[in-house]
Amino acid sequence: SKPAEAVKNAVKTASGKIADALTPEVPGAPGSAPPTVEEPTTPHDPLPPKPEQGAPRTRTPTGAETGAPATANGQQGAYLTTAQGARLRDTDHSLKAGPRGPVLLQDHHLREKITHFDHERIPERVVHARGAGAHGVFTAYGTAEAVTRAGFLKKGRETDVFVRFSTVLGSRGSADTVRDTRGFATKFYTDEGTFDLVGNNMPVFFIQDAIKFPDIIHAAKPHPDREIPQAQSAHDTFWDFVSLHTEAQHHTIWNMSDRGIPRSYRTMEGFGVHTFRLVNEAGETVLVKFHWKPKLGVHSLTWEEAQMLSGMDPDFHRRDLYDAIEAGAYPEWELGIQVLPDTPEETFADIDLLDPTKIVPEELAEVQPIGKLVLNRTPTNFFAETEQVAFHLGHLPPGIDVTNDPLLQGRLFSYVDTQLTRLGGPNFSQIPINRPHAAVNDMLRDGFHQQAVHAGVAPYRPNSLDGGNPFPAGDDEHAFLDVPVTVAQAPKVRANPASFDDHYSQARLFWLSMSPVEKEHIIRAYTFELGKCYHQAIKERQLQSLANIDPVLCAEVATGLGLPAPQPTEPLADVTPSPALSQVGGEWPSDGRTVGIVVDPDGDLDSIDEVRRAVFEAGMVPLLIAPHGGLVGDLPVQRTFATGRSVEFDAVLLAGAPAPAPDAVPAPDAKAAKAGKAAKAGPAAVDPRVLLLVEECWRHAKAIGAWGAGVTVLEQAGVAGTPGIVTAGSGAEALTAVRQLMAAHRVWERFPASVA
Ligand code: HDE
Repeated sequence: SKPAEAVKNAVKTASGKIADALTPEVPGAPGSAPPTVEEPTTPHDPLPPKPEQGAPRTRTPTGAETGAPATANGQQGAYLTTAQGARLRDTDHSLKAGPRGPVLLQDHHLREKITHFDHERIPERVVHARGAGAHGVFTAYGTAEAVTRAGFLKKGRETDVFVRFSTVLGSRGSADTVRDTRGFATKFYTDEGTFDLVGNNMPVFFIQDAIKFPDIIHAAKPHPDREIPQAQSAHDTFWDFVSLHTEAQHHTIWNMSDRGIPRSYRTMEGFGVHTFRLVNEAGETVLVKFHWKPKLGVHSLTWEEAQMLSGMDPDFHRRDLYDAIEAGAYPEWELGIQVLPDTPEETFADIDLLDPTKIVPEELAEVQPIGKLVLNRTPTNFFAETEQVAFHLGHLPPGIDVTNDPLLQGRLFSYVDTQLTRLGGPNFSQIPINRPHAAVNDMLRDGFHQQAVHAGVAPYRPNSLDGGNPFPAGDDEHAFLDVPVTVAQAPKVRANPASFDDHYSQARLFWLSMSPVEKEHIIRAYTFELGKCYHQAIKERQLQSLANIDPVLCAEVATGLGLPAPQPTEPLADVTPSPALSQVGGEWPSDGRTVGIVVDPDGDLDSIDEVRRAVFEAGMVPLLIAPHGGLVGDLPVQRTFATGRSVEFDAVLLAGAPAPAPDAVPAPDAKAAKAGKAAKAGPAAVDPRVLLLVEECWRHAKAIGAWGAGVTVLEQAGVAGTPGIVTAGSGAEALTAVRQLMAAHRVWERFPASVA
């Protein structure tokens, strides 16, 4: 209508004579006609979604674009230009007063190029700085429909996701395979708003209240004076804190277990840690714990492998994730929930569901699968996607709500707050990787790095000038529901419920659920970490906590430290072990695992290609290892004895017995000969680097198969006839037997186990 038009024009030209001339027509202005625009009550003319709300641009594993806009690679056209689009003739020479003269301040291209470079880095995350990400798809089974109204969990719904895995303690450039907790953060771009499930690979946390997060992190990060050690918990300040602050003991034993050194991000479980509340269409609620279960099973490195990899390939997990996706071995997880009744006590089987240092054993509440996650695309640009992605527990779709877990409550504040400095202001949700795939119609405006050109004049409610938009959604229009949980009347206190005082029962439950091999690894981990501490009092205090978890564990670690084992100061909890916590046992697919094939260029090469293909067809990665690069016969060599090391392979096949290189360090026998001692007569010498590879694979309990001349290597390495060593008539036979062994992940009986 005419007056409404006039209002808009008046605002657009809100100064000077034209506006003055229109003033009498502004409704409600003194002397103007009475307004004819009615207060709008129903939505109409909604603002269209902002143009930049599209999905972040991605590509398939083979590099093909997936619906990307033509200019989305950030480059437009063939010519080099300035940031303003002026074409450049030269970007290699500064503008100078003659070839030998001084550089001129007027060189705007030089200054633009250097200035931009100077500001390329942003602060790294204060925790979880080191990470690797991937895109994927989540498909819902529909099994959660009864307990949640969340649309993306309805049967068959597919939702785009981005996952970022991380270590916690290390800086951005630190090694992947350190002993640490791993982050497992998933962004579901649902059509009802983004859902972030910001979890870890361990189901419990060090602290019960967010207010202590700076304390645990200050203790675990490098010492403030020398800034060492990097990405390690094996130092005094960490053990000082956790031995004084005994609620950390449960999480700590998880870190000391094999869970602290995953084989791959693909072989990690994930946990939401806190208890969440789901609400269905009828408004009924349940409490749940989220679990990610990897299709490949839960597998770990050995500590020696982890340490070697930190030097040999600090990017081991990042590379593994990228390579697996690029090779088409898409990592998969099932999302599951433990469904627990929402009672006023918020407990289940006497376990306080608000205490994030406690699990609900799976034997008491089954993990029910509700959907499948497949990671099928690698990021196009690490910085734009993996570095700039911003997760937040408060990114919740309708149907999923929070509980009063005091750790969770503090996190609801922290994640947005940290992005303000890390991503430079409040508009980080406009960065491509963070853009919701649901239409956004907020009233948030301006701020650093505002990307949107918002139309309209009324980013407030109620308004009449923008047609009343945006409108609140009703209950039947997929609006978020804050579950109206009754808050108990209680005095305002800084205190925990009494149930939070139990610090040892579940650490003991975890210990007693481990197989002998896993117990041995835990003992060694504590012995290593405490052995790295300088302060005797800290070691003694931690031994006291171990005594309260289990006297056998305590005694073994005390022996390793050369200290007396203290007596428990609390009665040992009477707990029922949870077999689901053990990683040992079961058979698992071998998708995307790596098999090294040692070949002798001068040996029998007949079956090599056939074996290589068979490994590939079994969904695994064959890597040919030879003394030199290039070709062996007509087959390409992927690793040489200089670039390949045992820790990269899940199993090794020996197709030949390569002789030592002519310039190699003499073998022990040759040394003996030099010293005038008689050398033992035996088979022809094998390159010592192959023997080292076999010895390490043996120590790390990996399957090794040999045929033909390869059998000699087993004999010379002294491992022939031991468990998990296969000698076969052909390469095909060796591979079949090795694959069977790989299904159990490792040849467990090779590990010593001093504790039953
Ligand atoms: Fe985090 N955490 N956290 N955390 N967290 C961050 O947020 C924080 C906690 C987790 O790949 C930070 O964007 C507090 C538990 C992951 O980008 C920060 C508390 C769990 C990631 C933060 C916790 C996590 C983070 C740093 C105690 C498992 C990486 C940068 C109450 C359930 C996400 C950032 C990514 C990152 C705070 C405890 C998981 C500072 C205050 C428990 C996976 O906001």
